[in-house]
Amino acid sequence: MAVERTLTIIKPDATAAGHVGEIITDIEKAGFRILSIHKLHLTQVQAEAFYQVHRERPFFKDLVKFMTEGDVVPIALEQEGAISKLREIMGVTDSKKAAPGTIRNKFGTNIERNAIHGSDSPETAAFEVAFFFNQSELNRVS
Ligand code: 3AN
Repeated sequence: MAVERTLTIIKPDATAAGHVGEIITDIEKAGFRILSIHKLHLTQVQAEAFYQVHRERPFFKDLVKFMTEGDVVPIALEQEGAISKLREIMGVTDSKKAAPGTIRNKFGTNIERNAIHGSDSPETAAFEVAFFFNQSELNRVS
């Protein structure tokens, strides 16, 4: 399987609750390499741009409001089959339905406040990694 890059964001609910360390531990235990990491407070314009594919969806306004309510921690990740592997350890969108042991099951609350984001395709991953990180931040020797 090819080595891929993907983007996760530890969302405002999990960041405010102090779960950043535990979530990163789960991610590293699943074999991911952290390429780069930030902590920041998204502006409304940034959140709308990041979620532009969802702009026509009924939950778009609430999603942007949630993603700007506090700090987030975007992380660029790498490993073989990273995109599907991250979605596996994240669990399904609705934290109430996420399988036991998944990150959304352990740290999320519902379909909106679901602790973590993960890219869903190679195209999305390329857009999302470049949204938060420039090339020099992704060049790693170890
Ligand atoms: P995922 O993050 O599992 O790929 P998407 O891409 O369908 O899910 O949705 C993006 C984000 O929008 C989700 N992470 C969640 O926070 C929010 N979301 C999706 N569906 C709903 C919904 N029906 N009601 C509220 N928020 C939603």
